[in-house]
Amino acid sequence: MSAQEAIPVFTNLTDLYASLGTSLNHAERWNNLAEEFEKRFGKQPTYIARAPGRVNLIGEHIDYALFGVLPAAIERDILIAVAPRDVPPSSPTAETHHAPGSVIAENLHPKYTRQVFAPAPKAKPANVDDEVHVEGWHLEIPQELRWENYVKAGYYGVLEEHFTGAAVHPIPVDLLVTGSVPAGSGLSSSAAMVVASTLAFLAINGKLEGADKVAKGELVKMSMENEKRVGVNSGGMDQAASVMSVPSSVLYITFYPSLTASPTPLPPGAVLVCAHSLKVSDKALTAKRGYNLRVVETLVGARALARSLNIPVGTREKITLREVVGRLVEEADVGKGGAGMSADALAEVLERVRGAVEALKPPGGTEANEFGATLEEMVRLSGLGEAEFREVYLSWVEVDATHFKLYKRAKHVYSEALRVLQFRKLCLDTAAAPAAEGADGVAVLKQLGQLMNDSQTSCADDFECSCEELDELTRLAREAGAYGSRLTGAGWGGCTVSLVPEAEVASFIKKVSETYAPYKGLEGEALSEVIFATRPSTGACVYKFD
Ligand code: NG1
Repeated sequence: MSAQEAIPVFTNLTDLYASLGTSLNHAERWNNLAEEFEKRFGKQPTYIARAPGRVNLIGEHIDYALFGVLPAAIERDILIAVAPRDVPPSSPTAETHHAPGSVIAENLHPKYTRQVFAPAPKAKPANVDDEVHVEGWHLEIPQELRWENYVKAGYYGVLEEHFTGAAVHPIPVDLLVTGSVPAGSGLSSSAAMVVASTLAFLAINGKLEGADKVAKGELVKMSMENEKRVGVNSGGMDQAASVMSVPSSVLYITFYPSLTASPTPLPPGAVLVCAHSLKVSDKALTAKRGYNLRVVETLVGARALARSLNIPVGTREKITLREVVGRLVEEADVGKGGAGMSADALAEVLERVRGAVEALKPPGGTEANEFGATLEEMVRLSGLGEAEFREVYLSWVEVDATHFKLYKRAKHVYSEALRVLQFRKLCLDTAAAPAAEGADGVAVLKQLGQLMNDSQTSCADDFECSCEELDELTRLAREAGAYGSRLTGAGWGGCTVSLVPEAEVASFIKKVSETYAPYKGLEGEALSEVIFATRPSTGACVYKFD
């Protein structure tokens, strides 16, 4: 599927609902949002932008090392209704809600209050031609997990991308947000918020139609950049899944040498069940010791590995673990926009490179100290001077650690990248030659499940992104009959995903709900909020009202 494809803009509700390809009753939510918008703002919305959350089947913490991953969009999503606001010409622009490009943002959830904000252009003084040039924008985005910050992050990206140069101001807008992706759960509510916000501001400013309309690949890139503004160095998997998914398939997303997304059908006979551990994982708040630290560890590990393999790396270059294997085999034409090596060739190199990762164990490192390298050891392994090292690897991100586990992180990344390729190959081979009903089909599902279980072990032991609750929940899921079960998303809390025999979903959910202690006392809707089966859904889109 091409990143050049247009973002779907529907003008007919029947087509829109059909495109979602899921069993949920979307109509009720869309209607309710439009009606509520009209009540609050006295006019119907011009657009509703939709962006789904995602579940990652396999391929954790390898997107920012530029390895392919296998997520699917889920049925739950974020919707943002938006319309231009008429500001009478005589209105005092000093008041925020009358300023050019100002936003009044509300959330359907009663616990969130109305937010009003306006971006300020950084403009050059008028030149001789009296033409003002906007050089960029000020819009304060506190690095806190608050819904309006994600809205602002999406807006800021649209301003920087489409409203610099000759001063054409964005229009003032009213917007209303609603969402059904549980926050802090590893189902990418944050990416869904940022994609939906970016999309809403693009739509209302006319950037989804006409010759220069924004394509899917561009929306993914903008949303990735936009999410970084809320403080997380995101790898791109969530935004790509939210934008590019298609119903009934998982998406094989690659980032290197370019962004591609290929639908991969899951073998019949199993469904996905997401279960929340009920431990909230606050990724932005724990980034220094969690997510961002892992980004630094994997990048420094890549440089140290390249050095031990005599692979040239530019002084300021932040080579990734994927690029190291590419350079090792002199991957053809990548620098010239070539397609890169095939999945089979990549799997072969990954097998070969496993042993080389041993070079990342610092001298004196032991099993007992988990082969952690101190800052000095890490600088030495990188081959850079300390000042240069700090500049390249530590100046753009805050981390908090005394030891950096380059060896264990790289070991996880390479083994996980290989599991993704094995998982995909099993799916593709099964689709090409469907097994007769019965034993063979189950055998494939069991192999897929085993890969998911191995991924969980690697996440827990080598990448250390699991936690007690996730370990326990995945164990109970296997006992309850799942073929495989693992954490999904960044980890340290949030959700698990299990591959469950289709005929046993109800009994599986019952068993897990009876055995996982934090679910005690939950029933009905409260229970289905935390453990639910889902089908792969379709990616982001926009509905345009008449
Ligand atoms: P979630 O679960 O949404 O926090 C994060 C990253 C992904 C990926 C996974 C780990 C963001 C927005 N998303 O996902 O890109 O790296 O962790 O596989 O940072």
